[in-house]
Amino acid sequence: VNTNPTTFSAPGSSDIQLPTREVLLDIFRRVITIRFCGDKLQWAIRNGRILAPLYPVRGHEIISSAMAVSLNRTDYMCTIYRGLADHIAKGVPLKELLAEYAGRMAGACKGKGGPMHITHPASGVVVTTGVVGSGIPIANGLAWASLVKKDGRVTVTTFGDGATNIGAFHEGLNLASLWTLPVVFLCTNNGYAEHTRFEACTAVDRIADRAAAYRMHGVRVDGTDVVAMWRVAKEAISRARSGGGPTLIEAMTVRVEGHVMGDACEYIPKEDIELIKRRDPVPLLRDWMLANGHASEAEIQSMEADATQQINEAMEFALNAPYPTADELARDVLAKEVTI
Ligand SMILES: Cc1ncc(C[n+]2csc(CCOP(=O)(O)OP(=O)(O)O)c2C)c(N)n1
Ligand SMILES: [Mg+2]
Repeated sequence: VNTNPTTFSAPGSSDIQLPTREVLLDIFRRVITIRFCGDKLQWAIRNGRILAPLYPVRGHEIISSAMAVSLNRTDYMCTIYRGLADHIAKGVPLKELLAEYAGRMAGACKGKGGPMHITHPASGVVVTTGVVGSGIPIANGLAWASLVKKDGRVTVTTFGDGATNIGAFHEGLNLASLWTLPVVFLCTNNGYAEHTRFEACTAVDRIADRAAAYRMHGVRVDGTDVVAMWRVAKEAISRARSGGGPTLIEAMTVRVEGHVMGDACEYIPKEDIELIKRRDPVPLLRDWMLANGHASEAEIQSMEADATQQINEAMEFALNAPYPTADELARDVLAKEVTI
């Protein structure tokens, strides 16, 4: 049973302060936007309005939001098929995001990429990949370019626990450490790789320990603890930006839903499913914000209403946008345009 208990130490540099109320509200706004957008997409897919695979990000919202809040818009992000949280947290506009999910011309990739291949350079999202582990070498390339160009950008690449068993992870971390690249390797450990439990496919207990093999900073953090996650992310970003090289972050959370929408999760014991649902970090964050006086019930409701409205508008826009026409088929495929 791996239910990823949430009680992990959250080491962070002592010179990094606690997040201000503004930062917490900013993170919370991103978190609920991701949650509501995921729900809306499930509605659209269930009702046949969008034909696309959906890899739910329930449980990943705080990790992406607490990371992105400390990034600049020009910082690079390489994410994966389970990327909705990163896309929204990093600032891909909702209309372009949902239009891409719907395969429409108004989408971030003119409807030709779909949810597994969202690219939106203006918000720094360079790559979304469906090939496990493949974002890591690409992130190194981006970070290397930043070193050469001295543009001060940081690259973040996110991937899952299963991806750390892929060769590209090990080659990528080695090179990033050797070249002191300004990159943050953000591993979301949600306890499962597709239908396989973490313990059944990973030889170490802690992914963060793998950093030591490459003389890199490695830290495990509770990715459902907004303050801990923010501190660890901020520290890794400032290390990268100031020339201190890469960090491997292992952010612990639960995958509240199945691998992909429609997954009946028959491979997870029923009692574990119940336990995981109770640890859904979003309602817990809402309670925590209220209990600690970071926001009133009225403020939270107003933020929730705003997020809902924005998502509804974006979905309406996406569903009414035209599909790409046949002459788009060969455009944007090669650097030099060809006609077929
Ligand atoms: C190279 C490669 N091998 C296998 C797959 C099939 N696959 C898709 S997702 C996945 C599980 C990855 O798990 P993890 O890295 O923990 O990420 P999570 O889905 O939990 O976010 C696998 C094996 C793939 N897409 N690419
Ligand atoms: Mg996983």
